[in-house]
Amino acid sequence: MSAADTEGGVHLTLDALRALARAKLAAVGLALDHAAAVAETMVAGERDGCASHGIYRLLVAANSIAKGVVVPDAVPVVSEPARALVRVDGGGGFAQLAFERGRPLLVDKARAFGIAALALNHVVHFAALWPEVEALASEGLVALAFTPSHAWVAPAGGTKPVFGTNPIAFGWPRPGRDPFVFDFATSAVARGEIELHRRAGKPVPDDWGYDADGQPTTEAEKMLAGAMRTFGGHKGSALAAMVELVAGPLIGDMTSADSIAADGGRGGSPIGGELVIAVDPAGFLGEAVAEHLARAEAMFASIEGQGARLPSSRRYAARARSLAEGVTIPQALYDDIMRIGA
Ligand code: NDP
Ligand code: PYC
Repeated sequence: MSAADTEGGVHLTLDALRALARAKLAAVGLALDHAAAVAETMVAGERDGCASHGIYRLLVAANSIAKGVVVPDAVPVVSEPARALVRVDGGGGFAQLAFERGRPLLVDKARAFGIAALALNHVVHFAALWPEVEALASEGLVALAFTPSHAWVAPAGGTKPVFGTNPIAFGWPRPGRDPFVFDFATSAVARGEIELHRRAGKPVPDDWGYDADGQPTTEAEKMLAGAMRTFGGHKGSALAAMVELVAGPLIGDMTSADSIAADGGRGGSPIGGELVIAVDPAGFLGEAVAEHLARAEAMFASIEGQGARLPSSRRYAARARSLAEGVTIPQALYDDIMRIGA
């Protein structure tokens, strides 16, 4: 392993990080096809400077395996409930392999019908959604993805958890450039951020959530035991509800409340479904695709032209650095990772 201690952490090439992640996942009993898919999403997060969903997630995934929350050798089963719909029953395994298995058919159907949707059912989800919408946008499709999580988030106006952190991700293809992508939780912050603050012993902003008595707190531990807030007041709250509905009842899967009940106090990652929608711009536009994608580019230029940044631009810059230089893992995290399966 090409790891060398550096000040403040351990430096690794991306290949070394991938090998470490695969080895640790295999060491805790994850089947090799799952381990490869899961490692890839963690390496992508670390590479792109998304610490809350990077290699830290090895600890999270190992915990879900140890607690029996995930089926480590699940075999995803692909079906076609309707002409433009794909379903992958993940069999209780991690979501990454289920997405990989469903993606080719989703792309084919989006091209054939102009729009198609993929439901991942019965999966365990610990990851960011941007790898999925970025992959689809890289194939020329407009993509949306939604997943509930565990009931950790209070609705606007309340202080008791109902929603998950419920991310929404969007990808837009840009000819000759990296896709436009955004992906964020509908909570004030991803729960992973609060967990990283807890690990680092740092206070959290008191507008991220409440303690168990419904009072604002700056203590990460207390907030994790209480309720998080949605972003943007009633607007984030409505979006969080939408995610519950479209990636829960609409696809016959769990809400965040169902998920945390099914976890039964084990502290594993959320169990349930994910909805991915793919739209082929050629469906509406035919031969005029290039003309209209150019109008989108004009909008991006007018955002960047005034010094504002596009979502995903920081991530692509971090990616370029990591590809050239590798990544540095905080020492304490590296030590915890090395203890996995030991
Ligand atoms: P952030 O609040 O950090 O927002 C991330 C998005 O906003 C990115 O697309 C980011 O682009 C963009 N962005 C951030 N700052 C700016 C800015 N100043 N100008 C323009 N764009 C900006 O994300 P969250 O903490 O809410 O979520 C982090 C991750 O957690 C997500 O990837 C999400 O999928 C994941 N998550 C997963 C859950 C699950 O159940 N599986 C649940 C909750 C969250 P850039 O990347 O370039 O900075
Ligand atoms: O950070 O909120 C989060 C999260 C939940 C599931 C995966 N990440």
